[in-house]
Amino acid sequence: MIIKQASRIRPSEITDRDVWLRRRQLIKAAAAGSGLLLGGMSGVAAALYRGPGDLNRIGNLRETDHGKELKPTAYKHITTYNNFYELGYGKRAPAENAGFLKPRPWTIKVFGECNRPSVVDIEDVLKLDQEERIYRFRCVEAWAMVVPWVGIPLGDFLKRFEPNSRAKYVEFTTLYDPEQLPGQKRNVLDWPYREGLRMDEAMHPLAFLATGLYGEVLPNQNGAPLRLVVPWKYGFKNIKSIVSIRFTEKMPNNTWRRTASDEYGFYANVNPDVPHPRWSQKRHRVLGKGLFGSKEDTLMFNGYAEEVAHLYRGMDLRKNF
Ligand SMILES: Nc1nc2c(c(=O)[nH]1)N[C@H]1C(S)=C(S)[C@@H](COP(=O)(O)O)O[C@H]1N2
Ligand SMILES: [Mo]
Repeated sequence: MIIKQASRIRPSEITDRDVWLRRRQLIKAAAAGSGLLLGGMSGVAAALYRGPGDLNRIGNLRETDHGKELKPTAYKHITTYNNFYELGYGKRAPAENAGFLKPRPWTIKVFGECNRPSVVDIEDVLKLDQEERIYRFRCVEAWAMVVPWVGIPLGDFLKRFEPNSRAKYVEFTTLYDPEQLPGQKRNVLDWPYREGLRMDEAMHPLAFLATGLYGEVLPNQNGAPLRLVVPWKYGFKNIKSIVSIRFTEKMPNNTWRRTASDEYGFYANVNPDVPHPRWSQKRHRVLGKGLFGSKEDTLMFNGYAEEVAHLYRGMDLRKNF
């Protein structure tokens, strides 16, 4: 379904930044003209909403066309089946330990190879997110769900800091605070969690920073207050609870690669033809479908090949996994 949606969109709409920006403005104009400015969630989303309702709502959301007709996975699956090792190791642990994390006050330091290094307050980032709600299909290593994310395009955000010509990569770092993230008291991973993208990947319009889901600010277990979502990459790329962003000349060494470089590469593009050393990556389980979820074939780049394959032209994706 997502796949159809993804391929129905002409690549030019996605890859050409100007066209994409213009399209966004058109959507905005159309919404304003027909009085469709959403004061909160749409009726459809409201009907599907099964959250606790105790998180702050994000106002003035507007749905993007992308993935619009996908049925979101139930809130309970999205918020109770998580990976966030700083909050525990089982899939339910992050939800159970979510209360340790205090996502306010919160700042994000942006520095490195750029002309305008700054420390940004999360409240200011949240002001930027009021124009879009983004539906995305997300495939994590062995399971997948449709998350009605709220977010801001990563590239637009990064451009504010004016990366210079030496900025070839961008590195993201999670909060380090064992009181708020008690999993950091054990040396399971080399804390703090880090991830990186090549600059052109980061600038791609499908990559975004999520500030919320289901019309509310992010639940802690999903990476409050700000996390990365790269829809064509495996789950571990999507770093949670970000406190710093650094532009670098050299490829940053991400956490999972530092931990097991033969199992986790830098690129982490969804690629059913490259098995993880310990499991096949040909199929994944769709959460919320049937009693135990049903299995589906995993598609190259998670179905976004038309939009992102050009980023990797000429690269051997078996070597650069
Ligand atoms: N800081 C941090 N970010 C993280 C992780 C983590 O353990 N710590 N786990 C990653 C992995 S392995 C996955 S699959 C996704 C899960 O995101 P979700 O729980 O919102 O579905 O988060 C990623 N981001
Ligand atoms: Mo993962």
